[in-house]
Amino acid sequence: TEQLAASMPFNATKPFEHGFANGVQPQQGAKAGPPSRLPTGSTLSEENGSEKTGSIATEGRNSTIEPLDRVRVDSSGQMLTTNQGVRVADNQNSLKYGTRGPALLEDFILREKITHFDHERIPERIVHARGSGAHGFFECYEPQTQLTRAAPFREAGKITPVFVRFSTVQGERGSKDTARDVRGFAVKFYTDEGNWDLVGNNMPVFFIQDAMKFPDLVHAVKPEPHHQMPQAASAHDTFWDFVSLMPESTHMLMWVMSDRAIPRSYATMQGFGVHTFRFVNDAGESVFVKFHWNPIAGTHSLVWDEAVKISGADPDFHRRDLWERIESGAFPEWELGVQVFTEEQADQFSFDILDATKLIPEELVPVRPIGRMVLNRNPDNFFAETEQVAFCTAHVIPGIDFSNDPLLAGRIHSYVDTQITRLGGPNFHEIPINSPIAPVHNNQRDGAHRQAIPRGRVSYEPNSLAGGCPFQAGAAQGFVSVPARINAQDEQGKVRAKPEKFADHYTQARLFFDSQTPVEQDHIANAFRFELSKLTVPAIRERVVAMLRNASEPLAKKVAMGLGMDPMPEPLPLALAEPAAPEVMKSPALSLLARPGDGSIKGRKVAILVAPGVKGKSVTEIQSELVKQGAVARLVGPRIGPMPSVDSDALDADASLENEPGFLFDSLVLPDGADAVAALAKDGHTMEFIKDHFRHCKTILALGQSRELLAKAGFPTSMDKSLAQGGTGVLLAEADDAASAAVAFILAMSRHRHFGREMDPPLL
Ligand code: HDE
Repeated sequence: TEQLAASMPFNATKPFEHGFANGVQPQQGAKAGPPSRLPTGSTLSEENGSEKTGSIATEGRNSTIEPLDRVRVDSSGQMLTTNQGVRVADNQNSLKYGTRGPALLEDFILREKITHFDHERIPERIVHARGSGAHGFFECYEPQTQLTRAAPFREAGKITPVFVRFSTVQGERGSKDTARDVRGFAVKFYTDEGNWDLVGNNMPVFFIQDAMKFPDLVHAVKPEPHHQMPQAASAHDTFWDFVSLMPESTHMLMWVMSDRAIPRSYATMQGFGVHTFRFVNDAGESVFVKFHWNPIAGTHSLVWDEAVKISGADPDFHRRDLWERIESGAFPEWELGVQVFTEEQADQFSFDILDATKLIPEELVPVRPIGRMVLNRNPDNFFAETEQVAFCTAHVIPGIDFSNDPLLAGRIHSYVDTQITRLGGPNFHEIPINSPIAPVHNNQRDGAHRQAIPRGRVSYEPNSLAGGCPFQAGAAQGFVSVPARINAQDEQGKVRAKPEKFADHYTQARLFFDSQTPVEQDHIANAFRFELSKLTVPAIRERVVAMLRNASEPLAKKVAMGLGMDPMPEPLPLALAEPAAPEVMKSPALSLLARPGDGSIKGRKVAILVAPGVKGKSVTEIQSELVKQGAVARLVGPRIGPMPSVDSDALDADASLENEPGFLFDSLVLPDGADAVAALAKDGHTMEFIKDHFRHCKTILALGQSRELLAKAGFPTSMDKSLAQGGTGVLLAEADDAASAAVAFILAMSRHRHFGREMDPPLL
């Protein structure tokens, strides 16, 4: 050690941070962790690895699935310290001159604590401020190397870690989850060839065609600037004013007015890359691709009345659902599907594949599953991970490339740019949740909050002093853009204009509406009615109906009727008089109800009402059957605590009719037992439970005497016959027949909703 100290005029305990004089080498393993990238002879070479720059990820199964271990902090059993690691003796009192004297400026402990607190907040995202995230993995089904050289798709069974953030768009960071809104579906793949961010939405199209209009769209939909209302809602004048003057938004409006905009759970919604991207293989050949995430649990949504109520009782409804699903092991899962097509095919389509307001019907180009994604770990810390994660469409890897979609072009710029303000500088890629597991080596230096400590005196290329390192990877290993030709219109040169097919604003809006089931069509019409009824300027309302007439006359008529608008305004003039004939007139795949999922009830919440005098045996039996199927079955009483049972031990109600209102549950069980039924009948909350479950078309099971409660809540007597048959999702059973009641109940629950009993206006 003495010898070393003599040859090194620096802190000998920190040799790695100070370089080495006279060619002295760091000892292998001197630093914690595996010496994955061994130092070479030159102290000037960037090859000296460190934990900060990371180690080379192994091919195939990726062992770095928990890449954030290096920065996790666990304070259990530890003493409190300042940020400098100085132990704090007293965290209750500031330093004063005498107990009643003035606080002293020298109190560095108080000042550090308050100063840090003063700077805790960072700007929220301009859009998608409200969100929730989770860790997981992507698993490749079969090698896709014929199509793409992208790292996640190279081998069957290959695992790539991911972090996913779901979000709403309009509301602020603390706004409700169940707003009518688009949902963000952003996936960061930590591949062994760098990070790839697939920053998508839960709808496959968008409002606008060109990035030039994005700030206008966002200014229109956000709370209005003079009074900052409404929060997390699009039902206001400025939004509808803008979109009614932008007929290209018609298709997206259909999606946003559909039940897609009020998902039941993040786990039950689809995700889409929206734009056309490219796959590129090892030979440099490229095809076009659209990305789809399809939930294994099926696509399920809320109904509007329910969404509104939930936003009051549990604004964190989706965040909680995601968290609880993962904690309980009911891991949300999606299949990644691709629509792959060539430029030649694209040229033949009746729409332009560069137009983000158009989708490719699955009947035209099928969706082929190529892998699955499972979310299986909640973040340790919301801010460090979910808030600081920075998704950027510019983050692509070899094998993935862009199309010329003009909306995508703007995004490639915007996301990196916005992180610089939001995360405080150009080094946001070094924040642990953002840093790739693939090693990073380049000559970018300095900037606020730099974490890596680049060694050596070379930060330029070409160089000889570092042996030319880091050197260009070359086409075989590095990212190469597809040398795409535009098309015969190359001749046009620079223009501020759009291709002609972009001007067909209505064909696919019609396709979407016509592909919905009657129930879904009703919901769309009702959503337009609701939103437009909130406007204060009648002319905007009329313009929207005039626009809808071009997409669907029946829809326009229904909306107009709901708004008392008679006669209807003339249809808006068409931008393109004779659009190309569409390939398909209906696409059943566009209906939410077309994807019931695996039929499981995993993650579904069931309220089992209990009260003193309950027949507890049947309740316990049904509860344990539900739990076996992965559902969350809670006992809800007039108050929390033990509920004496007539035929078993007392039951323990862990929720009350007051603290967990009925609309927070997917299904309802009413118990048998004369006293229990009498007690529940006396509590108005019980009637609200029943009415909401009825109105929201959820499954209800009434055991024994509790059928009296249905009558008291106002169930139509005309339903008695179908009640007896259980055909409407309302089941009657005897308590001593609990086993078969549970089977029938679970089957009915797996249908999610029983829209057959929906009425507008609602009966109850
Ligand atoms: Fe975004 N978008 N966007 N967007 N977007 C942002 O980036 C933008 C668009 C999407 O969970 C911002 O980091 C422009 C389409 C998601 O962190 C910002 C345009 C789609 C998220 C931005 C679009 C999206 C964002 C705000 C039109 C679906 C949340 C904060 C040219 C394919 C990601 C941030 C997360 C976030 C810009 C249009 C999806 C301002 C300029 C189309 C899921 O950079």
